Amino acid sequence: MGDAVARLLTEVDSMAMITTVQQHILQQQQELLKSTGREASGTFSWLLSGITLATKMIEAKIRSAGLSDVLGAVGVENVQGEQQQKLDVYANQAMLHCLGLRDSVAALVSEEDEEPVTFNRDAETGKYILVFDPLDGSSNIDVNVNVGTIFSVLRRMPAELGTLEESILQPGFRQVAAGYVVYGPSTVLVYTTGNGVHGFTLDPKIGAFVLSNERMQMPEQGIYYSVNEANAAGWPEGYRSYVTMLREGGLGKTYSSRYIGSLVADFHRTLLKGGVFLYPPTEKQSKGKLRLLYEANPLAFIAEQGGGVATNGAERILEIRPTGIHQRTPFCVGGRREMEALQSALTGVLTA
Ligand code: FBP
Repeated sequence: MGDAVARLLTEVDSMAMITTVQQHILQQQQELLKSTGREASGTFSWLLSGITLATKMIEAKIRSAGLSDVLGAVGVENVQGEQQQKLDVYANQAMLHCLGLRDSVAALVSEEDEEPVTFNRDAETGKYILVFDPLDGSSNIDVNVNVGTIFSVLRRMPAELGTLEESILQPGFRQVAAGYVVYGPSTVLVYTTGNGVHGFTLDPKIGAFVLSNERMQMPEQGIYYSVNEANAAGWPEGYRSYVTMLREGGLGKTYSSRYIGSLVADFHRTLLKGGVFLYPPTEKQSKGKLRLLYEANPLAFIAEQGGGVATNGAERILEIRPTGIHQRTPFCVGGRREMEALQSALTGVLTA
């Protein structure tokens, strides 16, 4: 048979061990449906394959960004009043294109578009709503720092219970799936369908997201706090005394500061290493800066599935009833220990 062929066959055998994100979703669904005796239709994994295809296109563009004319702004402002980056536009188009082709999609809601893109599909076919931030961390794109894509999946409500618009504005606990992709030293996809949090690494050799972290859990207590302290003067007092307490070892550990300025990257570190990420209300943005539907809700779902906690400083993020697709919210997410202490600090009972 010859060594070369033998080596190749060993390599093929080793591939049998890999689990791609599509396989994992199908397995999860089969597990879920086994209890109800029904078969997984594959619609859901086909839907999510639209996300993996789009994020691979975005990943490829980012990896060679310096070599092609995709850095910098396009010279127009998006609905957020931010300078739209060329890669924001590309990422948005990639998501809209790849997901728009999926029959099961009734509407696409993007950070970059003022209004949802809706499809004339009946409720039986167009069952899902995809809400996404195509490229999070725009301010870091041109300086080669981690950026990401964040997504949330909602099920369309039956017509007798609500319109498509009302289905888009469902509270976060109604999400059927959520996830993000970090474009960093390696490209990692993390998702949940309410059955734990699972991480996949893009294997450039085979172009597939391969299972690398199953059932991820956020540590109960970490060693980092993450917040833009440049805004500290404009925070409500509770946040300032809380960060001071962490810095001075008030939780029995000395905390260090880490702030990348890309939410998806700061969240990914918090999921892996624990600690706390905060974007409090500020003088400039009294309702906070981050967006509820496509930033806070999906990450809160993942945090809770990973044993963490996510609030707006007062209530659970997933309980907030959205009133607008681009609504902002204060966002606090972290391990149980840090978040309990935050709650005490914000209710004026600062306890170690
Ligand atoms: P977009 O880049 O998607 O608009 O997201 C907003 C964001 O860049 C977050 O990723 C990040 O956490 C935050 O803004 C940084 O804000 P600031 O520069 O005010 O600290």
